[in-house]
This record gives sequence, C-alpha cells and structure tokens, in this order.
Amino acid sequence: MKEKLEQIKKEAIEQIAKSDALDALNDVRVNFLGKKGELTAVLKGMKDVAPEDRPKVGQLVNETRAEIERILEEATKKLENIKREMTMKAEVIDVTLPAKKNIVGHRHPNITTQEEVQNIFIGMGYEVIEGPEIETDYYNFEALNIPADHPAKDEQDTFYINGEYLLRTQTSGTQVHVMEKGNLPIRMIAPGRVFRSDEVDATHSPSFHQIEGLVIDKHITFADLKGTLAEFAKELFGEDTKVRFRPHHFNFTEPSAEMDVSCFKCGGAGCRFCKGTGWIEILGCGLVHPNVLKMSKIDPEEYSGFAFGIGLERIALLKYEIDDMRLLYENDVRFLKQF
Ligand code: 2U9
Repeated sequence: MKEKLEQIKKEAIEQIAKSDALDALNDVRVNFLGKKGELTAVLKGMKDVAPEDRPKVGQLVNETRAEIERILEEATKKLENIKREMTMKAEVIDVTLPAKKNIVGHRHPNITTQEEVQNIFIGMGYEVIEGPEIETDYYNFEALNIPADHPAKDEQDTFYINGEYLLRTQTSGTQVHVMEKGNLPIRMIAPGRVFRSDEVDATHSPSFHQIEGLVIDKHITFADLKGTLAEFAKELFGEDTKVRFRPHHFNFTEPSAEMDVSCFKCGGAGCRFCKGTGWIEILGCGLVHPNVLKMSKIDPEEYSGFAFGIGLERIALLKYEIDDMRLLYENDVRFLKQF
C-alpha cells in the first residue's frame, strides 16, 4: 500500500511539473484528488485492508493527499505569478506618449448672446422668468391688446395647434402670467424660443429667440425706458454707443418706438455694416398700453410701465458679424466653433 501511495505521489509530482497552465494543474487536481481520482480510489479500497492496519493506511493516504495539495498550491501560485507578470508587460502604458485630445463642446453663439443680454439686466436687478412655449390665444394675443382681426393672428403667421392652443409668436405671454399674479412692482426679462410661420431666409426662421423686458411700478415714464435701454446698449456694444428712438406702432405699447444704436463698426460715420446710415436697429419698445395693464387687473391710474423686445439672433448676427441666420441653425461644428 505504501508503495502504491508513493507511486501515486510520484506520478502526481511528475504531472504537476509538466503542467504549464492553470487548466492543466486543475486537471491534475481532479485526476488525483477528485471524486473519481486515484487517491479517492485508494480510500474506497480501505475495506480490503485489515482492520488493524486501517488507521495507519488512512494516515498515509491523508499525508499523501496533503503533500500533493501543497505541491499543487505551490505550482498554482508560480503559474499565477507568471501570468500576472505577462499581463503587466503586455499592458504597459507609455506615459510619454501624447494624450488623446478631448473634443469639448462649447456654447452656441445664440446662448452666449442670450447670457450676455441676461447678465446686463440681472445687473440692473431684473428677474429672469421663463414661460411656456405653448400658449392660449388669450396670453399670446388678446391680453396684449391684439384684436381678433389683427394680421399677426393669421394662420399664415401663427402656428395653431388647435382651436385653443398655439405656439407662442412672442414671449409676452410670460409677462402676462407674471402680471396676473399681482406682485408689484415688476422688473423682469423673459427669454425664450418663439415661433412664426415664416419662410427660411438670411434673416428669418420659423423658430427664433427673443428676450423681452417688462418694468411696472408707480411713476414709470418714457425717461426710465430711455435711460435703461441706453445703459443696456453701452454695456452690450461699448461705452461710446449712442442710441436713438424712432416712433413706431405696437398694439401692446403706447407710445411705441424702435431703438437704433450707433454703428459699432464705424462709430456712426456710415459703412457697409450699417448700410451707410451710421445706425443699426436692435429692438422695439414702448410704455405698456393701459388696456394691457387693465386686462391683467393693474390700475393704469396708479401704475405705469415700459416694455421692450429684442430678437436674439439679430443681436448674435451683429455681434459675431455673421451675415446669414441659417448658419446659426445648420449646426456645422466647424462654423460654430469659431465663436
Ligand atoms: C407685455 C407688454 C408689452 C414687448 C415688446 C417689442 C416692443 C418688439 C420685437 C423685437 C424683435 C419682436 O423678435 S422681434 O421681431 N419686439 O419690438 N416687444 S415692446 O412688449 C410687451 C410685452 C409684454 C405685457
């Protein structure tokens, strides 16, 4: 029996020595120590051993098993170390190689412009309030003193969703929502996307962005409007910027005006940029129409206000000297990353 066990051990050691992979070692383990392995077979044969010899033989079997296990363990560790070293060699990182360039996106010129305009008004104490892009006829037109037969309400100019809802054509509904809440005074700007059923060309898009402003307090006059917007123009286009107001008509303001800034390219002398006039139109404005105040339950005898509207894309095109609005929407990164 002793010889048989010695023989098993010898064979096991030989096979372990020949194993050059972890799988092969596992096969050795199964062949010798497994349920159907050679040592287990010896244990199963114990019934043929004389009872007085059994403890001795049992001890021998256990010792042999322990010895094979120890050698297997040693061999496994050795192979594992070799494997780890090979992996480390294969995965070595050359820290001297140049790093891969991470392409990071950046703000769209529209957003940069919006934030610039917003920050100027935030600096003057205005709140920034966003409203819904889907409005009812009341908030988009009626509450702004735009009558049912006004051409702006024509289906050719407005995207109607159904009889009740439409895509807002201006952000003014946002100010109406704020006025209805009745917390006066109001000093707010409403930035956001608006929609008009326009054909796409160099200066028009069916979806564009506005920033509208509204101030309502006691004793607000046209002087407040002029002072505020003149200061805004200086901050946006430079300290030397002059402004002029030309009479205009809007249903929601009375009196109404359009504001021009002195050309920031030629300083007012006249150039290709300002089409020789020295002036560039940038916004519309006026004192809030008494009807508009009344409809939102504000007493025009006690309160007055001014409002203005800025087309954001127009400002972005001017600031970045882009001559076609379509370039802002084509999303050609090679173009956009210049700004
Ligand atoms: C309320 C009362 C009055 C907002 C105003 C304009 C003048 C204006 C245009 C600028 C270029 C539209 O995007 S554009 O085509 N807007 O000229 N907007 S006053 O007046 C309001 C708004 C809300 C309650």
